[in-house]
Amino acid sequence: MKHLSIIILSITLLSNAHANTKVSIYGNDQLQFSIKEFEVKAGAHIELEFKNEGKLPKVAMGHNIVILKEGISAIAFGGKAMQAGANATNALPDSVMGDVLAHSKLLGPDEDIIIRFKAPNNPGLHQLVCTFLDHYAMMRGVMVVK
Ligand SMILES: [Cu+2]
Repeated sequence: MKHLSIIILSITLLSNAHANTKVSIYGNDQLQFSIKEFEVKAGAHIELEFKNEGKLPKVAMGHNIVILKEGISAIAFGGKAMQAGANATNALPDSVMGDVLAHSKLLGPDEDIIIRFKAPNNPGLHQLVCTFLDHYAMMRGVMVVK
């Protein structure tokens, strides 16, 4: 019996060591992210669920979530993506990917996705944004790395 509890204890420790930080963020037809700010630990493995909980068609009201590298402004980046040719089917042109830490694909109504990425090893602020057309004017937030 003692042996069994040691096995159970080590399984618990092992699973904690590999635990991901889970975050859920929704976008809606009112151009809002459900969360505007969240915190993660430096170097943590992040599992981010993103859902478009709207009802409008994807070509009119698609959403993505784009987490930017430190120091990149979400507003400036949104404008840059549009100038780079972002449109309703390709919201995130390849030419702007150098500013991106992690991102989801563009989602239509009731679609969701989980993206996994590693938080940077250094504390800092990472702005996040939806790059569907002009949504960057409204749909922005911050990931705080502590
Ligand atoms: Cu959007």
